[in-house]
Amino acid sequence: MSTVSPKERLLSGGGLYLVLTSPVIPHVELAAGACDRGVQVLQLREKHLPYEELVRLAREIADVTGGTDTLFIVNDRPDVAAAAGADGVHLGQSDASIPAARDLMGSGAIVGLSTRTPDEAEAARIAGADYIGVGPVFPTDTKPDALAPIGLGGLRSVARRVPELTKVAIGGITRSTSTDVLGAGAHYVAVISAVCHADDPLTAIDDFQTHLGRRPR
Ligand code: 3NM
Repeated sequence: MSTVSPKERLLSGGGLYLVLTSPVIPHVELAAGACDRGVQVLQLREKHLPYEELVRLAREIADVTGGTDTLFIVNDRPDVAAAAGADGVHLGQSDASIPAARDLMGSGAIVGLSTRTPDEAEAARIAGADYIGVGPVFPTDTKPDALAPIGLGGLRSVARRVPELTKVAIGGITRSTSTDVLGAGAHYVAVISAVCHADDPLTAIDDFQTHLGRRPR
C-alpha cells in the first residue's frame, strides 16, 4: 500500500481513469479487475441509484480499492463519498460546491470539477479543484445531455489556460484516440463505454494499459 497521499498520487500519475456506469459485468468485479491491472483512478457514476444503494455499492468498491494503488472517486455526491470512505468526489458545474465537499470529506479528499471551456477551467483552478474533467472531447452516446464536443483543439485551449492543473479528458474516447488526447494536454483519459460496455471489459482495460502504460509525470 502506498504511503503517498491520494492527492499526491493523482497529481503525479496519469493514464486510464475508468468511470463505472452500467458496466456489463458487476461493478465490484470490474473494480477488482481494474485494481489488478493497475488502473490509477476509478470513479463510480450511477446517477439513478437511491442513496442507500449507492452507499452500499460505493463501500463495496472502497473495500476493493483500499490498500491498492487505485484511487476511488464518487461522482456528484460528497455525502456518499464520505460515507464510503472514498478518496474523492467528482462534481459537475451544478453539483455541491468545492468547499461544501471538503467540509463533508475533509481537506485530504480529492475534489474534481467538470469543465468544458478555458474560462470554466480557470474558474475551477481558482475555486481550488484538485483536477478538472474536460469534455466532451468527442461525441458521446453515454451522456444524453452532453454539450457539443470541443475536439482536440478545445482540449488544447483548456490545457494552455491551466497548464499546471491536472486534466482528465472525457467524452467518446477510445483506445485508438487515447494517445492523441494525452498528446493534446490531458494527463488522464476518462472512459465509460470503451470499457464498461465492451464485450469483455477486463480485456478492454488490458488493451488500454498496454497502449498507454502507466504515465508518471
Ligand atoms: N461526462 P463515454 S462526457 C460522463 O463532457 C461524461 O463532462 C462528460 O462516456 C463531459 O466514454 C461523459 O462512453 C460520457 O463517451 C463519457
